[in-house]
Amino acid sequence: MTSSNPNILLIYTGGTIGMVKDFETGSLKAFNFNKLLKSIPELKLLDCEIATVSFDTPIDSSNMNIQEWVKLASIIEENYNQYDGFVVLHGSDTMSYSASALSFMLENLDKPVVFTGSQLPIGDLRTDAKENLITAIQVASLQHKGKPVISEVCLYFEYKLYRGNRTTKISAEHFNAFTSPNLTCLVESGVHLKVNEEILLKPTGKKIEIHKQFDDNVAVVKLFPGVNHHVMKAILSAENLKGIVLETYGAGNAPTEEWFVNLLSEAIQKGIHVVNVTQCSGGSVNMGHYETSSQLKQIGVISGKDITTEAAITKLMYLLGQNVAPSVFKTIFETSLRGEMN
Ligand code: ASN
Repeated sequence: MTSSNPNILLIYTGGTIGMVKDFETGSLKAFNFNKLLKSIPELKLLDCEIATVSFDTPIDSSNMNIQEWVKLASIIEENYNQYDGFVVLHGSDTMSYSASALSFMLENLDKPVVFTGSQLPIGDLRTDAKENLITAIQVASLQHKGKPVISEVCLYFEYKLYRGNRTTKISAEHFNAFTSPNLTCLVESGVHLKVNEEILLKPTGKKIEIHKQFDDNVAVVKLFPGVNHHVMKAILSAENLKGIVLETYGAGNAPTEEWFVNLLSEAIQKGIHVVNVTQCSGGSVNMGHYETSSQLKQIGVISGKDITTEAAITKLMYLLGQNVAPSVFKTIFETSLRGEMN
């Protein structure tokens, strides 16, 4: 092992990238990724040392949950000092949720954690997996004066490196499956890797802290014209509910009908946190801009500003897991913790 080359740990959690077709059913299922890696000779050409570790039972990312996030964070924790960067191979379906969750779990991160995956398995002739994997490793290996260039949780897909907690999956068909609606990419891969230095998060200089407590007593509620009293009431009366992410219209607007505002107001009085995010694929919540959002501001709804739903729900689970006091919950939620909002 040449000591000057960065050491990268490749963590396989599952997802299409390492799947193979089950000949009996015709469905894609997770496979032993270490075996598949042997079929990528290109990895030997990279200027870094690569070690691999796989979840014992790789999963389709539709089965991601808090326990699996803790498993992933624990692998990073156990190996943090031995490696210069981490590449997480993950199914694309819930990759934005996991990248958001891990960004909150890993406080004071000073090394890259790059999520990637693919739309086609790595063994497929037309696969997008090789480019994603190779460039994700290269990005995680970028160093300047012996220090990693990237020190945050990101997501690499189809020539772009994004801040993970700013992303959302937008296509089940195109190789260009992700977007970051409110923040430009951190790195663009063309003939050269073009790094957008000014938007990168800087290391805090403090020791890494890994938080593993999440609270799943939460829900995402998407508004639609015609949403009815009974449905809203049933959701807000769910046992143990502690918070909801309310996907509203436009700049954070919602019906002004009395029953609707009263239900939300009663929920907030009971201690349920209500976070306002927009259903739009870009832009920000601005409560009070329209009359149809002033009432939400008055009753104490939290502004999600320009956060994605993926980052909002994971931030909610994270802050509830940290037992943040109700008196400061709103202020902390409205503060950017890992670059997830403006
Ligand atoms: N269902 C797969 C997953 O999320 C999709 C993919 O990886 N492209 O695990």
